[in-house]
Amino acid sequence: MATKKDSAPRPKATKAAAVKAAQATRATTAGEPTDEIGNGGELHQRAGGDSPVMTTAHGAPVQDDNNSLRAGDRGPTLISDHHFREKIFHFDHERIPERVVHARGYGAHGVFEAYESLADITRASIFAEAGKQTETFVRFSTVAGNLGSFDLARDVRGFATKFYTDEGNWDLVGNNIPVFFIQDAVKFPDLVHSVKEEPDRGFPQAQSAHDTFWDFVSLMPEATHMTLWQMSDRAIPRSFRMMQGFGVHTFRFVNAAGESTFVKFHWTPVLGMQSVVWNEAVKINGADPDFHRRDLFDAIESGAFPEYELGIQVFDDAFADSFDFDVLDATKIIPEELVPVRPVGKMTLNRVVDNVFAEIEQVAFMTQNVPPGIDFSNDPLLQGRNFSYLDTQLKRLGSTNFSQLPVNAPRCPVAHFQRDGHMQTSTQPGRATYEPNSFTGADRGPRAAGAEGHVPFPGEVSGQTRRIRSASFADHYSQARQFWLSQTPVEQVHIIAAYAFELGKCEIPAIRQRMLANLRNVDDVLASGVADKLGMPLPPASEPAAPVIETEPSPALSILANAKETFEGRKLGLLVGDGADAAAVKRLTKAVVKVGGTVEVIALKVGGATLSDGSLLEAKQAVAGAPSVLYDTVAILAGADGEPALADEPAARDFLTDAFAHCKVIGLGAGTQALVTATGLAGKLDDACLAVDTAKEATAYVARIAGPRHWERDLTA
Ligand code: HDE
Repeated sequence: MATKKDSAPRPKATKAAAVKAAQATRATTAGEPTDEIGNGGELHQRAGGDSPVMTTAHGAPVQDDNNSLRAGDRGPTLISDHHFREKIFHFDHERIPERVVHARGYGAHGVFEAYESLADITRASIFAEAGKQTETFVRFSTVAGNLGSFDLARDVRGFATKFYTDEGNWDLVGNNIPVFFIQDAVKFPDLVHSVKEEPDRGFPQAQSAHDTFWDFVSLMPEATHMTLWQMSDRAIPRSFRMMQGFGVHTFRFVNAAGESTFVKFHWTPVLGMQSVVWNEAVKINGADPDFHRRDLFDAIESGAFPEYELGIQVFDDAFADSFDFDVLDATKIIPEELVPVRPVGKMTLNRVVDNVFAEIEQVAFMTQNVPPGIDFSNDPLLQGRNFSYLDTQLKRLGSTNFSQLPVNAPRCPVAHFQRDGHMQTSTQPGRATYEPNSFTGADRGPRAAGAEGHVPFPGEVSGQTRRIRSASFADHYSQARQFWLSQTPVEQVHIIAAYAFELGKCEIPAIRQRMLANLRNVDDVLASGVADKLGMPLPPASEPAAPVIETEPSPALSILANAKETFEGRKLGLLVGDGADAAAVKRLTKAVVKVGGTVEVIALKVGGATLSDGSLLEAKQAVAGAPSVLYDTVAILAGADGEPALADEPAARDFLTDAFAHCKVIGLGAGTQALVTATGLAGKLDDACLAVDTAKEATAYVARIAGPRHWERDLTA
């Protein structure tokens, strides 16, 4: 018998409608009465007026929620106080095990729209026709840190998408980096143990910068390619809205005729890619540990919906055979120059969650969830993941019925003979709970769909049963070298600095040395740059398992070479001192908003600043709580009265010096002379430090902030 699951109202793809819907939801959570509670039950409205009556979990109205039941005025608390006991009992059990990896995350609802029919290569219904919409839920995450860790760790980001397709959920459980550390899932527990806090001391938290991680990866040369990505600015993204996503493994598409092609999945952010710099990340983690989740929440709530284009690389066996590397090896990419990425649809995130626990914490992604038309390859990492994800959900969510939670429930009919179990919420009808049976009608239950169902691709398998790593997985350095050679000079500077920082945190010199020996197989400029920063001699190169192949650089691998000229979705931190020119403040704000940016006003005190025309400009933040690391660009405007006050404030001086050190474009209006002098930057200001007083200057500044940071400062440092 088919059971239609409860489904959330389908989000409309228009910004206005979704903003309205989001606002309505939030108005409700802000204390307005509602006729529903989270589990879809009726709210007990026992009193008149707006405010519902508090009840026990079983619905009995509560007399008093401030005093437990006691014998006498000052006597002992009584066990017969069920309200008290139930309240504490539930509280004691509020936490569930956090994810063993990817514990810290944030998510949102969205919709995916296909650009065209892909029926020639896949029968997956979400790609059936142009314009077809499918509801989605996305969870972004860091990997190593615990639930309460900070957002800007140097780490891989999870990018997991649940598509509620009309033939079952498709979970594309990807990362923002297209390769992985290991080739075989049997090494995953070792990898994760090495990167987590060290067990004999319980630190460091959310970092790979410690001995055990670099010990492990230096002993596993297959991890080298991934560490290149991890030491690049990819691992410190500016925003979840500004990073790519990848399915990582090679998957299969299968069409209605049963024909199959290989496929790799790519998400590309419409806003373009942006990262922060390392020193900035370190400071953001202190100033706003929730930087990424706040950014996603704020963007969606304001109607600036993040968008990602889904692209595919499709190739056949002939390409796979001709490729220098094994397409089943998850430590390898397929360069876009060899197989171009074809855009096939767009996802728009248009609704924040109503409840973080119910949705973001309880969402259960499983690589095993694929609809007809999508199938697995024999990538040993993917095969291993297909064991892991079901198991981990039972541990975390505690019941085999986790698929019934609203965020996990398919939006299509669900029918099977799986019965009962903890927290069974559906009242499964019918008499027969087995098959075959001879009942009819509702008592009969469902039957398998045959060729209409998910037909596994009938791949040929042969060979001996052995624990073996294929020789085609032996090349560990060629693509690491290609990645390195594909970076712009400043990106290379950042990679060298990141390796030096991380290895510098290793207390055991032999580990640093082993890693340097491996890096020599990637590039000597890289290895000697790191050695130099560590103050260590360059050891001989380690012996590679396969010769390093010289491959063409792939421009697609650089963030900066692919930067988008836009300030859309980014933020100006506008530090305003008393007496600042009211017209200049207004002009600049308007110009930034016009190009899709946001402006956050900062003053010496959160009460705001008094402008030249006597008006009070409200501030969002006091400068002591709003360091410039929180903004993509900064501008400072002050009047003659404001000038000494800014220069005297250490946080204002840090605001400017940090923005300069982080290569940001800086707007410096009238009244900032004393501040510039106090920071020691007088005489060092370059052509990315622009005046912003007149209309013409504001226009030039806004044009400049669409471009890159002033990286020359990093290159000459
Ligand atoms: Fe995961 N991974 N993983 N992983 N993974 C989990 O499942 C695992 C791997 C990824 O936001 C766990 O629900 C194994 C690659 C994301 O809820 C667990 C292996 C990629 C998320 C698990 C890998 C990923 C997870 C922990 C080695 C990129 C967060 C909690 C073969 C393609 C999903 C959970 C979310 C989560 C196992 C490797 C991505 C334990 C065994 C490669 C984005 O099942």
